Amino acid sequence: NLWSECWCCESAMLLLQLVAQGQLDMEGALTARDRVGIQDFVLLDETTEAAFLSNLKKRFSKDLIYTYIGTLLVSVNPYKELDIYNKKQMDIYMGVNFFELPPHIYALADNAYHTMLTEFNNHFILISGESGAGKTEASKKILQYYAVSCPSTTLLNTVRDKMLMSNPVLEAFGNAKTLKNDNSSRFGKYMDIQFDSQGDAVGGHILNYLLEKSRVVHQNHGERNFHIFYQLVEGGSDDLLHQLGLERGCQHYNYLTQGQCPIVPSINDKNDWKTVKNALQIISFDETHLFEVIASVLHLGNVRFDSDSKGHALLNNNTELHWLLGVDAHRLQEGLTFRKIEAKKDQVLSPFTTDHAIYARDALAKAIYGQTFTWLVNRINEMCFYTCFIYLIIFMKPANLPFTSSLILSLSFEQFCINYCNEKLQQLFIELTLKSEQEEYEAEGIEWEPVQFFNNKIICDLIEEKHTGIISLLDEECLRPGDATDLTFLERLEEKMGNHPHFVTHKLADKMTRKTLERGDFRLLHYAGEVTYCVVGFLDKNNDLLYRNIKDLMCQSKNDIVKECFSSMDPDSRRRPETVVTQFKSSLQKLTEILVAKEAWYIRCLKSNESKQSGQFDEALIRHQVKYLGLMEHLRVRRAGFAYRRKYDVFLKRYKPLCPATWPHWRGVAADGVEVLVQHLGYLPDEYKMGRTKIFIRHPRTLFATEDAYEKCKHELATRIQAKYKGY
Ligand code: AD9
Ligand code: MG
Repeated sequence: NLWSECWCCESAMLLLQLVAQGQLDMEGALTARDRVGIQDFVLLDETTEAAFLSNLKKRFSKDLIYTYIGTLLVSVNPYKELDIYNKKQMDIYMGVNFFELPPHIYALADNAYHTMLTEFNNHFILISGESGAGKTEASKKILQYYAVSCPSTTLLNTVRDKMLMSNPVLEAFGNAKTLKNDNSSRFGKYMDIQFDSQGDAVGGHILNYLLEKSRVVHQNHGERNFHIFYQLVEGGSDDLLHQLGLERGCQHYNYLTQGQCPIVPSINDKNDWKTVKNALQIISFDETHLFEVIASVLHLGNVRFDSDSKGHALLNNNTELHWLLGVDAHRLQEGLTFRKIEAKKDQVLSPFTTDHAIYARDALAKAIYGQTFTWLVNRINEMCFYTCFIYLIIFMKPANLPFTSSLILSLSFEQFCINYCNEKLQQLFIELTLKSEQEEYEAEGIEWEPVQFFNNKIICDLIEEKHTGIISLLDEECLRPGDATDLTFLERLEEKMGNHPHFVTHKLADKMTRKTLERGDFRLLHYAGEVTYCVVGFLDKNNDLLYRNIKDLMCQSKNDIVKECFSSMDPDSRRRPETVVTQFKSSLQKLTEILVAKEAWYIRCLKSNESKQSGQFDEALIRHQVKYLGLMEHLRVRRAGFAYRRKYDVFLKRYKPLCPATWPHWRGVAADGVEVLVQHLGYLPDEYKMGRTKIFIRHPRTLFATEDAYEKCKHELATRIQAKYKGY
């Protein structure tokens, strides 16, 4: 009895042992179970937010950071190393049913993998949560699990090593210290792993989008540039630094010191340098050119301009730059201080002011770094060859900053894009789980109490609707010749969106929310909460323009990487490139199309506290995340619903050997066969419902019991067949 009570409790086995040994009575065992909480929220007695949080807290205090809501995994960042990610743990979870063991990220990874193989369809794992909640760590755990648990051959091991090795490299180039996370991913990552029909991993592919390039030239107080720069100037050998014309120590470089925190206690740049360098060797890069590019960005940051008597910019220092970039010194100097204008057939050089020259310099630095990052990802992809069969996709959404907290006053263009991405993913989640689940019950004629949830489509439309959405207005302003500025963009927004329930303008702010809004700000009521954006820089960042003469010069570089990056940037340099936000919108659209056709697994990461401390459970912070991740709605849908469903014919085909009346053939309608079968198996009336085309099973344990019986029966059948044909 205790076992059946406790099937949901991780320490059930242990408790039973203690009871058997007489060390604990039944009551004590049940109290103990109470102390570690319930491992699946679906089994909670009540579905209030308070009960939810209390269960989470109880488990967190026992270092049980994982809890299920059905098949969704909730994870709370422990901010300390737990001894639950070793080979022994991996072995325990391999091939075991989801609910038989304590919740673990390995269980989810393993079940996604096995379902993919048995049902032969594509899956994706969506990992989400706010900055510092543990998404990157979660994705690494999944990759490590597959690296150990999937069948392997020497050839495949090479691919696998390369996939694993690409991680430190991508993190060095794409992650940075922010206020929220010492190792924050500053790019969106979507990764897929391809398996063949045998379940062998045969390849992988990474897609990056929207690297936060502005960080290369500017960092807020308390934040750093991308890790790789610090690793190089701290960890690079004397020879290498000399070769690149660099001095040891980040204090020498303008681009590394704006945030005033080059040294971070939790980061060891010297050691990380060794790891990255080692990884680069394994994935066999020509490092020399790569380091030259990184060094050139640092040198660019130190380029200064003086102004002549007419106020025109003059380059002050430029010793190393041109040879690092592999270009002609004079032309580079010209490119940084003049703009080439084509008038009819003539070319006129128009001199920059110093401000303008600084702008051009920063634009070049951002372009070099951004293009190199894309180049790096492409190289990694090329090495992971593939002939794909089934995909298991891991998708990570980038850091989001959904609060208007006191720390963050107003957010910029990049965060606007990221929060737009979050809205789209929430929309996908609604479509795939909340909405489709309820629609399915309706379509199947299953009795059902609908669960209310907020559909954020209205916000997605506000942002992306053709011609009228924020993105369209921004693009229009960017393309409008003449006097368009960030402020005229804001005026257009106020004019067009002024009455939208999710848009708050400067003028309306006081009345509606009683919170003031600075001139130059606008506020969006995202599904996750209110966010204030400052329009400054929206037009520039969206245009992401690089002057043509500089671009042409880079295309002629002797540094292969620079040459390749800039040549591939825009093959037709006469055409105006797509704006950043439009590129982002189309990549999100493509992604949504890919994901909609696949089966989804969700990991929701929660941040336990803002101070990155272990053992601290900040209830207010967690409540907020539980709310905006829609966990309560998800729980209500799950609780009211059925964990499993199968088409009648599929169910019957698999399990018919378990019942004499359906084996070897059922002559009749599949639904009737299923009814006979489940009666024979002793399903209780409350445990299942018969829909129009599918059987719905409430608890996973029912299906697992059936699956176990099937495995046993299959084994017996095989033995009988073997015996029968012995001697032939
Ligand atoms: V961001 O959106 O890229 O800014 P993530 O990716 O959500 O963010 P990350 O995975 O980088 O957060 O986790 C932040 C830090 O929390 C890590 O550097 C670890 O120190 C800590 N962490 C996260 N998950 C775990 C875990 N399962 N065990 C121990 C963890 N520590
Ligand atoms: Mg991350």
